[in-house]
Amino acid sequence: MDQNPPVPTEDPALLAAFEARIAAGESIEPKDWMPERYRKQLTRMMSQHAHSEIVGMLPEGNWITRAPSLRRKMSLIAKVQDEAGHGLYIYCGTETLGVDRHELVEALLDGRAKYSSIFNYPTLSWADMGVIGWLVDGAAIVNQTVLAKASYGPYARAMVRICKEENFHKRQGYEICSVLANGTPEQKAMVQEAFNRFWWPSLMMFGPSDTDSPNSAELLKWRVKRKTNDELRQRFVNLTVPQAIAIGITVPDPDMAFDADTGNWEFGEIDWSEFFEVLKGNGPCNRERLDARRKAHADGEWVRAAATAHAEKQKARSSTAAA
Ligand code: FAQ
Repeated sequence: MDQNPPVPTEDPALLAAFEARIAAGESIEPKDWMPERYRKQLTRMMSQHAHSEIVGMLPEGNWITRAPSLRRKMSLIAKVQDEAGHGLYIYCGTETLGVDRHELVEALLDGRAKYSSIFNYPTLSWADMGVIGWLVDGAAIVNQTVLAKASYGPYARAMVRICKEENFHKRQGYEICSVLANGTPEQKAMVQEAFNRFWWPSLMMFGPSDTDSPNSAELLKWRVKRKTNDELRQRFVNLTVPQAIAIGITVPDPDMAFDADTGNWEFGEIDWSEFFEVLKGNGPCNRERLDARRKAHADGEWVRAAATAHAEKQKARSSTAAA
C-alpha cells in the first residue's frame, strides 16, 4: 500500500465536525463523512489485521494431525476455525469502508500487503501450540481489548467478539503450557524451549517502538489506537511475566527486572533488525506462508465459482418470482 499518499484537501468545516465527534467519543459509522486519510489508515490497519488472522491459521493448522489427544485436537481445530472467522469479520468490516475484499486478498497474495510478523516463525514442537495460545493470543488480546474502543464502529464491535474468543484461545494455550511445565523433565524442557523461541517475536507483535512508529500519531489523534505500541507491549510483559513464574518458566531475558517504583517488569533491548528483516519478507517462513495461502486460494477457485453461480441462480429466481 502507498506509504506516503498525498494528503487530500478536505472541507475544513466537515473535518472540524468529524474531529469534534471523535473528541466527544462518538463512534464513526460507515455512512458517516470521514476524511479520506482516516478511511485509508483504517483500510490499511484492518486489512493487515484480517490477513494476520488468515495467515495465522497456518502455524497451528500444521499441528492438527499431530495433536496428542482427541481433546487437544478438538480444541486446536476449534481455535484455528475461530481465526478464520475473525479474518472474515474483519474483511467484512473493511468492506464497510468501500473497498473490495478481493483487492485486499490480491494484495496479500502478491506480497504487497503486510500481516503480523509473528506468523513467519515455524512451529517446531507440540509445546508451540501452547505457547502460541498463551503468548500470541495473549498479545493479541492486550492490543485488541483497546481496539474494542476504537472510533470506527464496525471495527470496534468486531473486536468485542474476537476478544472473547481469543480469551478461550489464551486459556487453552496456557493450560497446555502448565501441563507440560509440570510434566516430565523432557516436557518441561520442550515448553521452555518453545517459550524461548516465541518470547521476543511476541514482543515485536506490538510494532516498532513509539519513536519509530510512523502511523501512531495519526491513529491516536483519531482514536483508532488508544494506547501506543510501547504502552501495550509493557502491559503484555507485566501480565505475562507473573504467569511464567507461576508455572516455572524462565523468561529468556537477562535484563528482566521488576521496578517497584513503576510497577513494571523492565525488559532488555528488542532486536529490531530481526523485526524489520521479517517485515521485508526475510523471516524464517515468509515464503512458505505466502505459498500456502496462494495454493489455498487456487484450490478454492472452484468453491468461489460454485458459490457465485449459486448466488446468480438465486437472484434470477427471485427476479422471475417478483415479475
Ligand atoms: N507485523 O506505524 P506502525 C492475532 C508495520 S492478530 C507486521 O507502528 P501501526 C490473532 C505496520 O503495519 C495479530 N508489520 O503501525 C491470532 C506499518 O507498516 P505500513 C495482528 C507490522 O499500524 C492469534 C509499519 O510496521 N493484530 O495475532 C507489525 O500504527 C493466533 C510501522 O508500524 C493486528 O493487526 C507487525 N507486528 O501499528 C491469529 C491488530 N507491527 O502499513 C492466529 C491491529 C507494525 O505503514 C493465531 N493492528 N508493522 O507499511 C494494530 O494494532 C497496529 O496496526 C499495529 C501496528 C500495532 C500492529
